Amino acid sequence: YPGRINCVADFVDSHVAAGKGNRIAILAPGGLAWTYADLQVEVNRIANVLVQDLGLIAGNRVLLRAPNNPMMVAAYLAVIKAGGIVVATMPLLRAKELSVIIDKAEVGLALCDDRLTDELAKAAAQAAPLERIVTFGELSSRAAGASPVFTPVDTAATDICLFGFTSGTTGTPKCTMHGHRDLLAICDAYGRNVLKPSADDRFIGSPPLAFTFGLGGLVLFPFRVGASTVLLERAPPGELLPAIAAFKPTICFTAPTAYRAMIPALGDHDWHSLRKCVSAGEALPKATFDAWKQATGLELMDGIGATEMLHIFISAPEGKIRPGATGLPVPGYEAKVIGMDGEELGPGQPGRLAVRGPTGCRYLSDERQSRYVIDGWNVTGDTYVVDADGYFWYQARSDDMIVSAGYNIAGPEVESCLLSHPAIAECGVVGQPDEERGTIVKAYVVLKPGFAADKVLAEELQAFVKAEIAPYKYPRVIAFVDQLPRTETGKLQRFALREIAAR
Ligand code: 3SK
Repeated sequence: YPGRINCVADFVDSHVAAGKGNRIAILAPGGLAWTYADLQVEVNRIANVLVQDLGLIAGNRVLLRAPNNPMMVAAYLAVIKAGGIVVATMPLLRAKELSVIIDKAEVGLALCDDRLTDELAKAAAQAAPLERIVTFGELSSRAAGASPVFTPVDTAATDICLFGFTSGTTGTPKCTMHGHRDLLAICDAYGRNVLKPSADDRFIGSPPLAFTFGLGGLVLFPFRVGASTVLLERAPPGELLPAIAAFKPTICFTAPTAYRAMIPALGDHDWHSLRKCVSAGEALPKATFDAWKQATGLELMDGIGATEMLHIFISAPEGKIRPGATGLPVPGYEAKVIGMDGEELGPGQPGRLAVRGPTGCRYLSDERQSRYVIDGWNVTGDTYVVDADGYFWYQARSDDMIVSAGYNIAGPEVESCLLSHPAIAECGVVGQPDEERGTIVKAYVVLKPGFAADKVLAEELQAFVKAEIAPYKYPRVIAFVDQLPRTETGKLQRFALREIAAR
């Protein structure tokens, strides 16, 4: 990339300059349809408000709080075009969590959907740096009177334009930093080589734009090629399918749990516009891959990414997908499996996944940086095995390995097995302390309607696991529950299950 770029010029302005301004950029329920020319005007007007009315100067951090809607995208791009740094936050965060982010990122200005101001106002009272909250309503009124012309602020390709907060599944939040070139690089690595979208594609999905999985899948990948995106403020599986039927998208981004939940209702909706379905955010059980393929004929495109890396770095393009494997390193990235001392492990040996490439981890003042990046490699918290053909196979989060009576048992493998049983809707498998074996395998199980949570079924499930995978991996304890603890992005919180199991 050139030394000086403002990425919004590539995501929006370039399409208008190329005479494609009349192509649809954003669709939303209620009939909203913005062309790239409309989007450019919205972005420019907001950027003018930010600089002229609100005094934004390059490098200022601006918190965004909204569901996935067109104004959120326009505000997001306007902050970046004006040289600012977006601090995107999940809509469900509470004042306590927001105030930690505001303090850490030194946020002075927040742009907030009018329906979500309460918790932010409480956070502002606790967090000193936040001086001003502007609602989307106020922003729109001001923007209506602002100039539709705005020249992108001249930024270096490496200037930071996005702070992505991640708490993973546990721990205190970490702030990852990404520059203009990083936002383009994920499109030119994963987008161009694996997803391969065209300007005729229409994207849809559920991840929040505050999660970089959603930002890439619902904004950056479509906008890089001049395609359209459908923005849904709410997209639980029960609402995603009707939206797919209504908007006729070709590419869907969501988590494995959502694909699994949609399967029983596929017959009630017209989903046949879909061509590519990306699954990430958590490991894709092979049972879900198989069930989706059987129901739709489509192969889920699995991928692993990280907020630290901005987006997906291992996946497989159509034609190279291997059921059960996450895939191959995305072109531009290298990956390896390492042992306890950082040594590279050969095929078949489980170890920690390390990766390097065009994007990488840069935490904002965080001592955890030196544990994540070692000798230039980003060392993720995932245990993987690489096979002789270079495919990477997920085993577990490194802390999801259960060591029971000397056996290493990957909780997600047992989950994957249980999920292929017809009675099981969802499950989470963790270790429970045990005097005799050190730890035993415990499964928390949510049943599908119509199945009785009793001893007979528990024994049937145990026998089922013993028959499917190595018998020592079977769950010695099964707890039937109504729901599982999940993060806002849908990831199973195994640490919460571990805590319950340890009580
Ligand atoms: O796999 C993930 O959790 C992820 C995180 C950030 C961005 C993209 C992805 C897929």
